Amino acid sequence: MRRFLCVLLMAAVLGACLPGLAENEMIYQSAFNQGLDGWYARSGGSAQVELLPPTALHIRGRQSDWHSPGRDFDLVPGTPYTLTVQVRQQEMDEAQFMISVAHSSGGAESYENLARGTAKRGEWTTLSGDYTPGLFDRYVLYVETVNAPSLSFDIRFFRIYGPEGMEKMSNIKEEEPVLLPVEGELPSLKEAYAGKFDFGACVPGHLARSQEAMAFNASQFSILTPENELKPDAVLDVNGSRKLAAEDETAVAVHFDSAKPLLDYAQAHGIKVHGHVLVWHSQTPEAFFHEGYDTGKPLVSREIMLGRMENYIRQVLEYMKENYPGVIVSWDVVNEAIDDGTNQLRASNWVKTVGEDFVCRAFEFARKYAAEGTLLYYNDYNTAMPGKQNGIVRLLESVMEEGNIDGYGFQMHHEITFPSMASITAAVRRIAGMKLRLRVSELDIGINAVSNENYQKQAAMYGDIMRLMLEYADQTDAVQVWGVRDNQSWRADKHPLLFDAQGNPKPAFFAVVEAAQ
Ligand code: 9MR
Repeated sequence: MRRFLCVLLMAAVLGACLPGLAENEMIYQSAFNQGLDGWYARSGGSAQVELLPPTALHIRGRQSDWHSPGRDFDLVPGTPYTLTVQVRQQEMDEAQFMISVAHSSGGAESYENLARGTAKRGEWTTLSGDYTPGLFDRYVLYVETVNAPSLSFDIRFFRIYGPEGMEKMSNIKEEEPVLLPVEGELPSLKEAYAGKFDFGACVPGHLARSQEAMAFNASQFSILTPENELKPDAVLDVNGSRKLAAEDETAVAVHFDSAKPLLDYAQAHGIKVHGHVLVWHSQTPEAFFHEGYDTGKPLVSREIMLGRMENYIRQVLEYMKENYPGVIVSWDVVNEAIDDGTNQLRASNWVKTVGEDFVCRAFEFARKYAAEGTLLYYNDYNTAMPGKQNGIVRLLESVMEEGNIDGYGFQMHHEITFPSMASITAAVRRIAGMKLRLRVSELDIGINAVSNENYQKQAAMYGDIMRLMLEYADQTDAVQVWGVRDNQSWRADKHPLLFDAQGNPKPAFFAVVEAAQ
C-alpha cells in the first residue's frame, strides 16, 4: 500500500500542483531511463553514481554532504525557474536533502541552497523550489544532504520548469507526460470498488480473442460489455431473416458469432456481462424495417414490426438464458431514443413503424423473456444538458408507469471542459430521485492534447465522477469505462481512458482507485 500511495503522490505532483507551475512549462527532465544524461558524482573521488532501473539514479561512496549527483546546466541569468526532484533513502529514519547550485564566475565557485525537504526511510519525497540565477559563467545543479555525509540515496525526475514558450533543454522534445512506473502490483479497479458496485469496461470483439488483453481485463474489471458485438447489426442475420420472411413476415434470424469470444471468456472466468443493446435506431440494418427485409420495399406495418421486435428480443434473451445462464446480468433495452434537437423521441424507423410506444413495448418484451433478476436499462447521452434531460425524464416516467424498467444508464462521454461537474451532479441527483437503479455505462473523458496538465484535469474529473456515484453506491449497479487503452477508444484522438496506448496507468486510473478509498 505504501508503494501505491507513493505512486499516487507522484501522480499528484505531476503538473499543476507544484509552486509556480501555473504559467511554467517543463523545459528539462532527467527520467534516468536512457542513461545518465550528463549527471555525474560531484566529489573528491570516492562517490559514484549509477543508474537504478527503470527510472532512477543511485549515489554511494559519499564522504561529505556535498558529494552529490550533479549536472551542468545552461541557465539564463534573470529567468525565474522552478526546480523539482524526488529523493529516496533507506538508511535513516529521516534525512534532509537540498537542491543546490554551484555557480562560478572567473574561476571562483559559490553556492546557493534552492530547495529543502525531509525524506523518511524508503519513501520517495519531492523537493521543490524557485531559482532566478544571477550572472555567472557556469551553473551546476546538484542534490546534497544535510548532516548525512555518508548516506547513499536515489534521485529521479529532476525537472526544471521555465516561463511559457521558453526553449526546451536537450532531452525534452515535447510535453509528453512521463507515466510513472508502478512499483509493486497495479491496484485493481474491481477490488477497489468491491462491495460498492461493479467497475467495468467495454471490450471490442478483436480484443476478446486476445488471452493477454482478457487476462488484464479480468484482473481489473468485474463487468464487461461487448463494444459492438451485441448490437442489432452484429446479431441480426438479414439474409436468414429474408428467407424466413417468405413464410412469416415477423420471423427473425439471429446469430452470436461476434459476441461469443467475450461471452465464453466471461462465463469461464466468472465475469459479469452487461448487454448492449436490444433496440436502437443506429447500428441496426435498414432492412429490418422493410417488407420482406428488402430496403426497396415499403416499411412494414406496426403489427409486423412489433412481431419482429418481440421475436428478436425473445431469441436474443432465450439464447443467453440457455447458453450463458447468469452471465448477462443487465441489458440496455433501448438506447438513445431522445433527439438532441427536439428533446422528443427521435424520428427513427422504430417510431415510423411501431409508433411512439416502441420504448414501452421493448421493455415489455425484454421483461417477458429475460432471465429473472436481469436488470433492464434505458441508456442515453448528454443527460447533463437540461433540455435533453427533460426529454429523458419524460420518457423514463412513461416507461416506469408500466413497471418494466429497472434503471437508467448515463453514457458520460465527456470532455475535461464540458459538461461542468455541477450539471453532471444535478443530472445524477434528478434521475436518482426517480428511484431508478443507476449505472454509468460508457464513461470516457476527452482531452485535446496530451500534457501533464490535461492528464491532471482528466484525473480530477474522473475522481469527481466516481465520488459522485459513490454517494449513490446503494442505487448504482456499475460504472463502466468505454474502452481500456486510449488508442483503442472510439475517440482515440481524445486520449479519454484510464490507460495509455502502451497500457500504462494514467493519473486518471489512480484517481479512480483513490476515490474508492
Ligand atoms: O464504441 C463504438 C464504436 O466502436 C462504434 O463504431 C460506434 C458506432 O456507432 O459505436 C460506439 O459505441 C457507441 C455506443 O454503442 C452507444 N453510445 C455511444 C458510443 C460511442 O459512439
